[in-house]
Amino acid sequence: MLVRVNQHIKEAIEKGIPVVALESTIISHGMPYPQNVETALKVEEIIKNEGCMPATIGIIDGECVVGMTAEEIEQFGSRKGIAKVSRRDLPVITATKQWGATTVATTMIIASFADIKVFVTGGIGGVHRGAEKTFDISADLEEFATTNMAVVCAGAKAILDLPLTLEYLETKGVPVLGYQTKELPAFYTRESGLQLDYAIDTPEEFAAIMKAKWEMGLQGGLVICNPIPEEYAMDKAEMDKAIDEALADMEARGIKGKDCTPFLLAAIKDITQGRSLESNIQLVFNNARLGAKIAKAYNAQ
Ligand code: PSU
Ligand code: MN
Repeated sequence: MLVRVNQHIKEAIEKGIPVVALESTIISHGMPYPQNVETALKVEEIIKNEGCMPATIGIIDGECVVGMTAEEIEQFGSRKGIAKVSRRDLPVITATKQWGATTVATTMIIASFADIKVFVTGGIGGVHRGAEKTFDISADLEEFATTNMAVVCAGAKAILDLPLTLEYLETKGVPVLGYQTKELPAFYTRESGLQLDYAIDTPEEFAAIMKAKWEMGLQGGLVICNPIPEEYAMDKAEMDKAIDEALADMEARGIKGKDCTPFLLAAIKDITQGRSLESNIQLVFNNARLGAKIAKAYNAQ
């Protein structure tokens, strides 16, 4: 079987318990060990406490697993050399029976096989700075054009070109919705200086918008932007400086393609003496709480 939906997920679906998808690239490539494993397990706990079932997704020996066990999550966090799998990599990694950490794009694909509608992450991929020369545009954006999934995030990472990311999503017909804000959050900070068209006040309204989109047969996802709580947000000026430093380091080392995002996250963590990691962890927890509420509201419709 190429897809394995674990028993506890099947049972939750049968009982009408809302299921919330979680990705594994954030575990294998987004955070250092052991904080990655601790965070992944805590996120599952938060979702359970909200009355939903978490389904962490990853590829094990070529099998797309929906609902990894705690032991499997531990492996994703501690094993070296697990591939970062985006849409293009998926057939290779499954056919050759490898392990793979799923990005936002691939998690959306696999979660949709299990008919999951809500997925919680940290920040989505986007248009990279300098994309007019490098063409580096995350496959996450293209996935939002095709796969029906509401993705709860803290905006797009500030390491990206945020105005171009918004333009791209507009072209692809993807709603970008702020939770109680009309400003696009920039992952580590609440502010980006970029306006969104819609501030949505409640999980119920998000659920109604998801339903409206898919009932009309409009293919694709929704980006739900949940700003990091004020007390965990980084200072914007400090962050801008750290990002510039990390980008210069990346350029000097000639890092390209899929290695960019993991490199930048790790470099920014070092430059900020670990404080960006603490923000990253807290924003994921915050997204888990909102994502679970949206999944409940969607199921209750
Ligand atoms: N959000 C995080 N940490 C991460 C990522 C998102 O808080 O590590 C990952 C996601 O898996 C996302 C990927 O899909 O970064 C984007 O990579 P790229 O820019 O190469 O498409
Ligand atoms: Mn890329």
